[in-house]
Amino acid sequence: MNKQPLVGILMGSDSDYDIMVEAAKALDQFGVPFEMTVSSAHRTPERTSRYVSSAKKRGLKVLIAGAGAAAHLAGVMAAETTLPIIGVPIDATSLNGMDALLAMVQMPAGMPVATMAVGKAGARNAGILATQMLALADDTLAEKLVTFKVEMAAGVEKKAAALEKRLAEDFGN
Ligand code: RP5
Repeated sequence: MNKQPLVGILMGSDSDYDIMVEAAKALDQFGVPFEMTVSSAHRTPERTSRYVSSAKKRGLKVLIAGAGAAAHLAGVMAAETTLPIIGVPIDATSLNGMDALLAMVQMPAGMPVATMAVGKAGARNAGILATQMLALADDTLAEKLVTFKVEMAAGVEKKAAALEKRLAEDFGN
């Protein structure tokens, strides 16, 4: 991607990639330039600090953080910037993502992290939410989001019609 990235996606480990790629796909779908890398709140605190504290002057507008286990990445990022932070809890341990969800969502007053659902749906929504934030100052993006919602609704209508047809075939009603 050659254009100036507007969204920065950080993940705590490369093992988070299969989930976090959903955020990248959503941004790509709307044509939002992004960058993506690995940095851990615990294993590489200095790298994380460097990335986040330089994000605004490098032109990034929104940051997305994906992490599992004792997921402090999003909160640590929120401490270093006034850019909005969207957090994606990842199911990486025997606690099935509940650990990451609680670590991310229970931020103290004054330190917001917009926490998404656990896993792939959350990562996809993080990409869409970042797009919605950018669309506040970008009419073209705002129009793309309207089309997206219209198409999604049309998809549901289509599924409902198919399901109702099947019901009629299977049960005669
Ligand atoms: C977290 O620990 C990462 O975000 C990842 O979800 C989890 C496990 O990391 P690895 O041990 O797979 O590197 O920091």
